[in-house]
Amino acid sequence: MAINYDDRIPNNVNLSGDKRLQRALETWQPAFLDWWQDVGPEGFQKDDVYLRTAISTAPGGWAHFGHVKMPDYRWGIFLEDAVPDRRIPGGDHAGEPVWQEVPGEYRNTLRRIIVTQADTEPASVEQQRWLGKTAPSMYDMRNLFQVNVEEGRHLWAMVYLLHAYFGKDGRDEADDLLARRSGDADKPRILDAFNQPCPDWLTFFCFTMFTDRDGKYQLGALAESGFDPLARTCGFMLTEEAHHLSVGELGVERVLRRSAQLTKLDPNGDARAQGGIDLPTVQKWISYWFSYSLDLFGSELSSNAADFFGAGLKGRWNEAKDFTEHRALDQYYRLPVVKNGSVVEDEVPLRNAMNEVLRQSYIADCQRVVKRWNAALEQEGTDFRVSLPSSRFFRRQGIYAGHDFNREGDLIGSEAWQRQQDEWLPSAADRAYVASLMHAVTEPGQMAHWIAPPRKGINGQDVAFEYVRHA
Ligand code: BYC
Ligand code: FE
Ligand code: FE
Repeated sequence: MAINYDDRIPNNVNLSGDKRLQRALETWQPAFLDWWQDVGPEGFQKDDVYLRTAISTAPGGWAHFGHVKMPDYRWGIFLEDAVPDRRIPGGDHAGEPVWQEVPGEYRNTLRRIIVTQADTEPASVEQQRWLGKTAPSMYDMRNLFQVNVEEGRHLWAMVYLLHAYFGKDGRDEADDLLARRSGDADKPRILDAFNQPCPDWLTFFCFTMFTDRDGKYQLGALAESGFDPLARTCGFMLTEEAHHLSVGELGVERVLRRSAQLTKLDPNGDARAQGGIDLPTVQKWISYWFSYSLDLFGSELSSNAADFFGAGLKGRWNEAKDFTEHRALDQYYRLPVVKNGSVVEDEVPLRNAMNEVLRQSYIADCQRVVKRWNAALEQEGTDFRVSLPSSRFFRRQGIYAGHDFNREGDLIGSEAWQRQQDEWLPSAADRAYVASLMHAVTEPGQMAHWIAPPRKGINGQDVAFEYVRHA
């Protein structure tokens, strides 16, 4: 259905056909805008930003580009078109017609999944709130704000589901989504990574590379849901997500290129002496955010995950397309586990390993990007290569949490961990150094010294285009 921009809340769900729902969402709208003003991008609410807006949910031509003030962005509710005669892709109900209403027996579980997904969206906006003030270029600043407004829209996408399908409980949850705050001691966001500070742009690029990519895989799993409104909502969110991931991938690549160039330039091979970020430091940021994002998949062994899959609420990545056996019963998964102080392989029921199955799809995707980064480093004429640590390294959720592993995934004692963690992860001194490089560059086309320029601008514009006009 075409997007209706005449309504106060743009939508393609015929919102004006359901006055009660429309009124409820119009009541939530000012609260959302207050939240955006309170904890959204600090200091740039009056500026004109070159943003894309969805005009259709059809593949391809969905975007319109133009300068808008962020608070005037048309946040709305956009679902992918329904697939006629769609069937539940996986689990106990595989092959049955999808649900258009919430099945009573799964109501609480489904609400919890939607609330968890929803909670990450405003959390990321809060985490990135201060970054506009130190943007390495106007091009980067624009990308930050594009990501921010779209995460705001993802919140709208989930709040629509809560309001439309979960009655009073759903409305209460929607209110709570604006009450929690990233990093707050009393009302933190739900998942760990979304309470971590994002104080510098290397973090922003790693976050959009690794943490937004968890979003890609979780949304992919929910796009395989038997609850059709959720599947269609996540389908369209995935098309927006692609840009966030490219901001992260290309951002890290530009830092790597510049670091390699400055390393070569310096007589002692010291990029820091040239005012850049040295390659080992970039590696530490990569390791940190990769590991934190692995935690977002939940435990390797999870009865929740088995229930979600069995109920048909979540699928595997490309469940309908890539698998032929959709029940995953009487099948086993080989998983390295810690037993009596060493790592051994165990066979576990496949359904209980669904978090790990999704995590492995994610890791393969990250590896593809790492290969491209290393190709860029090779092009820059350096021998340095970046890599992903073992998925057991530095975990705080799941079966490896509470044990100390090195980057290769071997068990080491806590003493060895204490001694070596600063070689593997950002130290306080590394963080202070990277923070010291963060200064706003506001001349269009100019770049901060520590990052290479992008190859091309946005929507066919020059890199030197005036992406943000200050009021
Ligand atoms: N931090 O069986 P377990 C995105 C909790 S990102 C804190 O291991 P389960 C985005 C868990 O809740 C995508 N707590 O895990 C990206 C449970 O608590 P309760 C977000 C955690 O339930 C960037 C307990 O530990 N979407 O869109 O199988 C920018 C044991 O649970 C964590 C989703 O997450 C953690 N990391 O799976 C903007 C999809 N991990 O119930 C946006 C919806 C686990 O005992 N969420 N716990 O109190 C889910 O499907 C599941 O909640 C999870 C966890 C996959 C996250
Ligand atoms: Fe999102
Ligand atoms: Fe995102």
